[in-house]
Amino acid sequence: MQDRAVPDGFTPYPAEFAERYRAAGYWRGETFGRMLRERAAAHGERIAVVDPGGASGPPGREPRERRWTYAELDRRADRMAAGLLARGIGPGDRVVVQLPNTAEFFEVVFALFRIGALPVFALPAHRHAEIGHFCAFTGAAGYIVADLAGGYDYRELASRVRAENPALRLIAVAGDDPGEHVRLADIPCDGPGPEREPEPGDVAFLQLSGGSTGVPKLIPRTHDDYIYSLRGSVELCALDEHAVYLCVLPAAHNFPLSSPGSLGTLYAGGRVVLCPQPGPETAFPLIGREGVTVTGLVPPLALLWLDAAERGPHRLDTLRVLLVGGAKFSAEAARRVRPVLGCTLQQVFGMAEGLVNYTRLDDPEELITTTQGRPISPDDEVRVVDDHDRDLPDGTTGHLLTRGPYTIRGYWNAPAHNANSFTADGFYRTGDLVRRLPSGHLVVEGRAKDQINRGGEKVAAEEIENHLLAHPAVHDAAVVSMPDPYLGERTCAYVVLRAEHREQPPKTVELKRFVRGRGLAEYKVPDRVEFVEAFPATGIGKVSKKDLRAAIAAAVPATTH
Ligand code: AMP
Ligand code: DBH
Repeated sequence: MQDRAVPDGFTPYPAEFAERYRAAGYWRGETFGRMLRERAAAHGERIAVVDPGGASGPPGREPRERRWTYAELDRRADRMAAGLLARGIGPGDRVVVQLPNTAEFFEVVFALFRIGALPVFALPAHRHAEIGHFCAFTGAAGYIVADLAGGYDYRELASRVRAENPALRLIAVAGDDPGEHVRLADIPCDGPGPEREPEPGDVAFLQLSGGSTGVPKLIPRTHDDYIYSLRGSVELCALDEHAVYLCVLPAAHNFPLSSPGSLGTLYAGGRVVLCPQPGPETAFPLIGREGVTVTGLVPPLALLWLDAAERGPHRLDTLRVLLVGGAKFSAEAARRVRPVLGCTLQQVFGMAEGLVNYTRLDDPEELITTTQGRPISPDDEVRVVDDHDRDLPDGTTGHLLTRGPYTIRGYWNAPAHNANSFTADGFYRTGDLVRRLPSGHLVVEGRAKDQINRGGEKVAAEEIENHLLAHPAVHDAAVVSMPDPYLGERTCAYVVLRAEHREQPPKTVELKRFVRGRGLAEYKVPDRVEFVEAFPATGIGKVSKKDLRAAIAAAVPATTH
């Protein structure tokens, strides 16, 4: 049940906005639990989820394919909900879900939706630093993981997290061998379901922010607002019940979850095919075999796919739309999509906090290849402003602020961050620098937030700096992006050593090992470490990251694609 020690950290939409969004027909009073029920009633026999196997379990295990119809997913969600309730997971509880691209992800998430418990959408790459924080910060009652995936044993992580978080009542492991924990497959039962259904205005889950602060912030999304973003996405991506969406990126990430993603596909009554590995050698045969019509990739993966498609004949003719987003896709690469893959590129510039922009399928090729699209909703308010929040004319680059029917009004339980991240009148400060064209399309020109975008994987500089500062030889650290032809950006850590360590500085590998040893997701370990005597300073004496970025860019010039 709701842990009273944790306050309800949700900043509601002001009443006049909520009314407007309902009156406009954006918020229709739908919930995820009922959405699945309705699809199952309308066409229960259609396939909802295909899991070819191979995303989890010990190496060498024979992949076990699963194909669940809407009726089966619906029934499984009910039985899982009953089982979770029986084990003490109740409405309002937070449950950290960290699963690879497997069918269980949907069984668990819809069960939690039906209970009114809040999934906290962790990524498979997260390790102790992140998971420990999610559990402690949310006072999580449950943690659901796979046994092994990508060569990593999540059961050990779960044991450690359990020892540190007495509030964790349930740790469930998907897979044959749960170790000391509960086997996820043993949870479902025919017991009573939830006593009351969640309300459409309730928070449905907590999504993660890539963030720019010491620890990732949590994003509360309601059924009403998120389902509106799904409906809008489904329309703009032209999905219907014949859509077959290949989920290539980690399923819990906001992009493959909702733009239009697996949840959008289920909303449309289509079929979700889970891709166990993102490379073309796994994805291309699945596209041919399952008749995939649409998928979403981050730019580095899109480049890999383009190169592979150019090299050999593949059966990709069913593919109609390729969404690319999460980081800026270069115009050169964008122009290759139609000739090489034979499908329409749809650029998507979104954020877990809300606002999602798409190029339209019938936009002129020039807009498709050179812009990051325009907002889903006519009621998405977009402002491009200068450093003093003064509006700028179209064509001028400035800070993107936004407010609208599916953009949050505050991070979960983070009043101090909220004061910085939102204007007094509720606009979210995205930290992105954009230019708006007269058509309303946005071009992402850069970023003001202190973050590195490593091919769609966001790294908050401050988080890594804090870990580096814990090293006994480190006096100060500044983490910045450096250009990279494949990922767009990689991380470079500038380090000032303590005086007594300058004679014999630690090796770069040692510092990397140190950061890794603190239990961070691998993508956050600095790619490069540079030792300096002091940091360049700005006019008022702050560390000039601009100068550091320029210095490393000059040292490692990126060749563009
Ligand atoms: P997050 O807040 O972690 O959900 O990450 C969202 C951020 O990813 C945005 O604010 C942008 O900085 C970045 N992003 C997403 N899509 C794109 C894109 N198509 N082009 C450039 N940046 C993007
Ligand atoms: O990067 C993102 O977070 C993102 C990208 C594209 C996103 O959240 C989305 C689409 O919905």
